[in-house]
Amino acid sequence: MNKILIANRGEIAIRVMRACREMGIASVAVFSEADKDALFVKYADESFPIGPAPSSLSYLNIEKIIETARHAGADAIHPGYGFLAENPAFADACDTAGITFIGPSSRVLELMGNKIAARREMRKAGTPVVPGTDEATTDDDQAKRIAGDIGYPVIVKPSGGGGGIGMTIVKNEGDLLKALEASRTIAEKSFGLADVYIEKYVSNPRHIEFQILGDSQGNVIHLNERECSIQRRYQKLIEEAPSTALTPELRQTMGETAVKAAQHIGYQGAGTIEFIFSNGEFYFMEMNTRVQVEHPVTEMVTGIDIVKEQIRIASGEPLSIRQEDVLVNGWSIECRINAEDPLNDFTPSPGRLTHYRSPGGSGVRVDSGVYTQYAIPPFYDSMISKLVTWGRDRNEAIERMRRALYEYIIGGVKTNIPFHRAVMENPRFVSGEINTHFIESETGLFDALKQIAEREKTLMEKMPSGSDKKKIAAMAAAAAVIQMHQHK
Ligand code: MV4
Repeated sequence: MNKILIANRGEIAIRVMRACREMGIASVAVFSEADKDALFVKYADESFPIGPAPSSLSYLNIEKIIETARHAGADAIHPGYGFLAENPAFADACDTAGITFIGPSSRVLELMGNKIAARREMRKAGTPVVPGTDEATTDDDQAKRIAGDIGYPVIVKPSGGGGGIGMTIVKNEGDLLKALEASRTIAEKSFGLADVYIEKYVSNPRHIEFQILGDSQGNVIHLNERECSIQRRYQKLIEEAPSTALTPELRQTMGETAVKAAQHIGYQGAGTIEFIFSNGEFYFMEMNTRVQVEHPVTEMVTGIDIVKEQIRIASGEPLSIRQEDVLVNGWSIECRINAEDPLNDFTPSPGRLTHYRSPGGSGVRVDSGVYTQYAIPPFYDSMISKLVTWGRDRNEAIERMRRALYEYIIGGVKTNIPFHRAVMENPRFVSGEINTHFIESETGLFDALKQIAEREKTLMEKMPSGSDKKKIAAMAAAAAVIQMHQHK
């Protein structure tokens, strides 16, 4: 492989290009009109415009992307996450054009993209799945019977989806039929497939996922788990590796289960098996057939470059590591830094970064696609960066995260940094006793957040307004925060 086109934007485009650069492979960016000033466009060896800002007209335009890859002479396309990453038609279009799609086969994308089919297949592989239906529910009486047998509460999920869209929790039979209808309507609109299915609702679960790598020789390994329980409205905000929930025995069992599942479907590439975990039991939820946003925490504790492995696998090379060589060292935490206002229901806050300085030092990694004076466009997600720390243990990873959040300077847009600071100081988070309902159940979190925002403001107000700029420039990060507020 000599040249790879990256069919994505932002931090993940740069992440992939960095792997290309290390491997001596040329990189090609494609960008929408809204992204002409983005860092990934500058970082790439070559960059080509592919259309207007709306992703339906640019990052989702299969023909235009393939045509650009042909024109640039790219051997392969890396889809990143989101956009076309799990689209079987895109993988097929790459095949037809004689371009390597860096990811699993379209057959596997199709199979795991249909959540009902995935459940059935995983059961065949011997993976525990939540009690529920193995077919789309069409008949009302049958649905009532099944839900009654499973026992309430149940959850209705779209087969075409994933990630929470169109899911409805049903507490009793009286609510079942309208929940089915509501989910079908959303499913049809969002995924073009009205099929829904029913599962037993597991309350207060933890979200624990296993990173998988499979090569074209049939080798499949896992890189252990990530815990992604800290989320809000199905949006992950904080991820970590390992998970405080697992014993070595459980970790081994779940890892072996995940490998067996991936082997069963002939998985090639990097993927993730998502489990929900409750009371020592784990159940298959979904398989993500792509590199994930939170892959860095696994890289930090294993030392394995997941994107480079993806490229190696797609080139037909064997995995560079064996299962027995995968060792977990220390702890890693990732905070997704978003341009949004945590004090105003996390409303997106796109705009120009008038001031920007990312943290550094021991055990800190920042994956971002921004720079000072860059304007975050309103058309895509609001992620500014992924702030990742590593420590010898969880406590050191947390201490470093607090320190990195303290150093981080972002001016011009609202960010969720105060939220992350509140979580890093929250006793329950620090204890590791977390689940997917952490944010809504920790009622003190919002007050802590307000206090942190207030404390910061008070510090700014104490600073003299006319202080020497040169002196300030020489000062450490804390002073720079103050300078930023003086300019407002
Ligand atoms: C569930 C569940 C409880 N029981 N399924 C939400 C997103 C999708 N990946 C699966 N989701 C859930 N499925 C059953 N049978 C609870 C959730 C869930 C959740 C899962 C993972 C991470 C965060 C979550 C937050 C709320 C609910």
